[in-house]
Amino acid sequence: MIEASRIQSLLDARKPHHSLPQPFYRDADLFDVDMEAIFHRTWLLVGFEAELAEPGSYLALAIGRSPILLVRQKDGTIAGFFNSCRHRGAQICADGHGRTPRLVCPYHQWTYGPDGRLLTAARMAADFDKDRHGLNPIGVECVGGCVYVCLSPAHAPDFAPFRAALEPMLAPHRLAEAKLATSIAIVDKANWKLVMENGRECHHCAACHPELKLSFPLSAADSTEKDEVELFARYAERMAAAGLEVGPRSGDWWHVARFPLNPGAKSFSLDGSPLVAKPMVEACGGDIGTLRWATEPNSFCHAAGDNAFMFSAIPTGPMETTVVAKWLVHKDAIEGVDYDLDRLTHVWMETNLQDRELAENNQRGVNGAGYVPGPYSPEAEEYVDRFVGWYCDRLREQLAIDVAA
Ligand code: 3BY
Ligand code: FES
Ligand code: FE
Repeated sequence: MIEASRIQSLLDARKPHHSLPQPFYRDADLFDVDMEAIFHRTWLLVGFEAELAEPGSYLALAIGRSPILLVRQKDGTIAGFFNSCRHRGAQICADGHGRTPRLVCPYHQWTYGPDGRLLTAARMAADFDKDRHGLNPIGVECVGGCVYVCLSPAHAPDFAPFRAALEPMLAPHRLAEAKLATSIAIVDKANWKLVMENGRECHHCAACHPELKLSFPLSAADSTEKDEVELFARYAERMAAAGLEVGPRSGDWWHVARFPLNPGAKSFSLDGSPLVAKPMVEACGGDIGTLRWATEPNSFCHAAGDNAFMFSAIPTGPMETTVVAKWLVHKDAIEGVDYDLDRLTHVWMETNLQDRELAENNQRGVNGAGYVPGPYSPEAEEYVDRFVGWYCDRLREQLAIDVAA
């Protein structure tokens, strides 16, 4: 494991408001630090309640090296566990969606209930205690239909302020009763922080996202341009009349805000027209801009009037990140009738593939001997600066705890 003093000196070497020193983007030991200090101790968006429709429905995925499992319970709540058998550790459910009344380990068939309790284990000693060998739980919080997990809930930040902000703003979108249209994962050969720095700015959007820029406003809602201030004020008035709060509301690891799409655009399509015939939100004929919510370290979402989109970046190695994209639509929307899957996914998919090129290219340049951390634009890269500042603060906080322990 990396020495705490080395992390400390790398953090000390970082100039404020600049990109990180090279080892943060490249080194295997710092990747391990990121997983423990960041990914085990934060709330991570893994998907939506709509993916776990019935009691016994499950979703299995890996966070870094840790397979996890989310299971819908009989009482309607969602429980989360490490997806590792308490016998000799085998992964119990293969990654993906499924439904089963019992969780059966494929190795020696130890069998667990949906609540994680061990029900049967063959050929064990007479004094073997099943009650002490249930699945290890993880933290789960559901808000407005979104499912967040924390692998080490004792170290998680308080979820309540984020819930209080997101729940009322997301409620009109009815995500809990929506349906998952599709989920598409791609692998970026880049450190997760390069993927997220790229995802936290739209400085590159005009030049690099010809499809997205048709509907996505290139300057933020807090723009100081007079026309845009007026445009936003009119939008905020229209939303208020429809009972839709615009925010923004934010905490140190989350941000929620509603803002208009480009004039005339109702969704993330090439011509601005809706992508789904059955709207999720009826207000204003679905012409409600987008509700964006983002959580550190690794996600952002957009809910327009007709669909919701999720982006999350899961580190799988020092220079490898899986980007998971999901789309939700109205529960009664029928594929091929109310929406076309290729059209629904086109703009964000092109965007994610373009961003993969950008992140991988960024990684190549950063890996070289010529890389020197550079300054962020205060105007266009404010959220990148916030993300990297938050990251450094978390590592510092962790070092202080380790030293005290
Ligand atoms: O975080 C967002 O909302 C956007 C989507 C496109 C780029 N990124 C800044
Ligand atoms: Fe699961 Fe043996 S490892 S039953
Ligand atoms: Fe981008």
